Amino acid sequence: MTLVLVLGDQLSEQLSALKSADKSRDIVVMAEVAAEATYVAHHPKKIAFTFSAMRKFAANLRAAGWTVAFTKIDAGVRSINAALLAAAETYGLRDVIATEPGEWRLIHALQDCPLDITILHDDRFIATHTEFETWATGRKALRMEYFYRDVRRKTGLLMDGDTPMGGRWNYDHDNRKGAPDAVHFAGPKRFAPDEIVQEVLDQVGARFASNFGDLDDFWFATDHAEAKAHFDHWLRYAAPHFGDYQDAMLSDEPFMYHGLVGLYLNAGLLEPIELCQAVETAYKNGDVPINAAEGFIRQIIGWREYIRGIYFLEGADYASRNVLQHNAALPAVYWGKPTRMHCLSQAISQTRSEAYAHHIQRLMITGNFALLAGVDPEAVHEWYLAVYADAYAWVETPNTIGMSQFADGGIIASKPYISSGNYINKMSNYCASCHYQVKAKTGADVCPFNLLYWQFLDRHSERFRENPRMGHMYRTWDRMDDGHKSRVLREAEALSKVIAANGDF
Ligand code: FAD
Ligand code: DLZ
Ligand code: SF4
Repeated sequence: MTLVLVLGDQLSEQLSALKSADKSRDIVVMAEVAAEATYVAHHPKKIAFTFSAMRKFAANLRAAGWTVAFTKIDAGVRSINAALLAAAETYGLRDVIATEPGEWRLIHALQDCPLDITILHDDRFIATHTEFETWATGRKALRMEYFYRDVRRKTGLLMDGDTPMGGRWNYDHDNRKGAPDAVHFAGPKRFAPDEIVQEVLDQVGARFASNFGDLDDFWFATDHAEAKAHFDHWLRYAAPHFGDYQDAMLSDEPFMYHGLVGLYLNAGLLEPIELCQAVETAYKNGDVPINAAEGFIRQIIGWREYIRGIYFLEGADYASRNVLQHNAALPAVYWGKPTRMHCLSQAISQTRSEAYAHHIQRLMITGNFALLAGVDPEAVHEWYLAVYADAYAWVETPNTIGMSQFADGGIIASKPYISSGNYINKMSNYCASCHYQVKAKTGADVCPFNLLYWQFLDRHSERFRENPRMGHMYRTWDRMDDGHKSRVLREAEALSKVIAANGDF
């Protein structure tokens, strides 16, 4: 007889710990605990989603014949270890089976637990840690594209024998259309809170109301069946446009044609391979074009798997890397202080209301701004981990520390993801509604991105000047006359002081 730990992001009947246990004798332990609910100040919608999905998963396990020891947040249990120890005492057991948690913090905590814990691989992922290490060994650069091709071969997804369907591995080039005039998709499928969700909403509202984020209008799916209905709706109505407008942004269109599947995949409500197979079938039936199908599948079997590989390869200190030695505080606008920068305001206000922003908003609006403003990457990492419903350390940390903030020195990205306002203007309609002038280069109304971009390049010239992908940026900077350059730097310096003092900008 053994205890079987199921964490809040392990809500899958295919979980290795459950598969290795016997429902006629073993006891499943699930616990809503203070330590997990407060390691960062999670968005209230993320907490409500997690607790609701945990409660429904436990109910389904019971219906399937399992005995589940479930602790609700009101019971005041502090940590996962405390919940395990309490269950161990109640049932007179010492052995625990767990599936590896997606965070070093919790892995280390389980290692410190005085019970006899066996930790199994999380086989919801395609690549094991060993496979990723083998792939990474001896490579000069760990570029996602080559890893992705191996996973395509391994899974057979979008493959014709040994060759990629459609003739190319990657259709990213076709997936960079600027903003359309309008979005022809009514938005994700919404689920009205039932009794279980309503009870959770009341409890989360009472305990976590001071966290950044709105709890009202909660509409997330909270079990497998709802998450599947959400995905089917997206596949039918939005997936055909996913590729074309993957990088586009429009005012007051928080979701565009994105899948909003990250939260369901990461919590265990949806299985990655099943989604990819459904998209592949839609492509074969002529319902979804190749650039959309390949783009979506690459995000899941390429980026998602690769990012997880990096998290476990790089080790527990990854979150505190800071090669650019950035140490500014996270500006108060990230916690909702109003800003005249329309792009930033849009990305942060939808984050507050929906616990969601899509990839380009995370990378090229909030991430780009934090990087250019020289914010301490660990503070940026804690923000992303807190505010998004899909945020867990294994996926958020490499995306923030590596891809977005270049704090790992280039393990993930071959150059920093920075841009002036020009890129944002090309990919969105934000600038048309902004207080600032995206075309201005200096002056009272100049777009802040235009100043901070050149300041960043100047500040880090020694590190990046010889980077082959950045040479053109430095050549443009070098061609500007000295008077103009010093004016840009002077204005950028003044703006940086306003940002650091949490003044108005
Ligand atoms: P879609 O655009 O519909 O894409 C489908 C799926 O592909 C996503 O749900 C996700 O599972 C996967 N995917 C796409 N890009 C990535 C990526 N770079 N890394 C891993 N998986 C990817 N993703 C998270 O799941 N959790 C996070 O905490 C997270 N933090 C991020 C922080 C930063 C700074 C950046 C730049 C990106 C982050 N991402 C994170 C990746 C990506 O932005 C989200 O996966 C995506 O926006 C989720 O929205 P969606 O489900 O609508 O995705
Ligand atoms: C995100 C989250 C929250 C808010 N609360 C709980 C909880 O009370 N109990 C639990 O088992 N899991 C929770 N989670 C998910 C965990 O934080 C997640 O399992 C770890 O971060 C590892 O990825
Ligand atoms: Fe953002 Fe600059 Fe455009 Fe304003 S002008 S929306 S600050 S990029």
